[in-house]
Amino acid sequence: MKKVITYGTFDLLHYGHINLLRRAKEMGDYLIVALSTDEFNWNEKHKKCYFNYEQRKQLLEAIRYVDLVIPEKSWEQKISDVQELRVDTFVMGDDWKGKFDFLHNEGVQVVYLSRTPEISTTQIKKDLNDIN
Ligand code: C2G
Repeated sequence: MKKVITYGTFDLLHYGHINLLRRAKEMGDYLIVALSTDEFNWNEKHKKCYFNYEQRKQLLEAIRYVDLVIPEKSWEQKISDVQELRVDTFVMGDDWKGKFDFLHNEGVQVVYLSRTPEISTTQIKKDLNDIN
């Protein structure tokens, strides 16, 4: 069984996220999503999520491509994650291109997929704000 992992916040879930998750699943048989916790988002990414961790986890678990959701609590956990979960492939959107190439040293295939243009959680929040 080929295992794939990806990481992210996935707030205000949208079709850009779904495009990423669908293509990530196509690269294997089992897709793990390491979902940024509220603390990690705030402390490390200065992101204030609309949906909290449990709500974002519930949404991800409802997606047919997703087999397991685990918490992302630190930048450093990727190496132990891929080792402990015996991951074959690591996938991220290409806004992260090159940032996680060190995982090659763990025998993991590292793939950066093209982002879906024109959509982002930030853009959604801005557009909604402009409406009101
Ligand atoms: N994404 C995409 N197209 C978009 C928006 C997002 O392909 N229009 C991808 C991102 O490239 C990422 C994933 O969807 O691979 C999740 O995006 P975010 O929730 O914004 O994740 P991010 O904040 O980049 O967190 O340790 C890694 C970080 O946790 C990644």
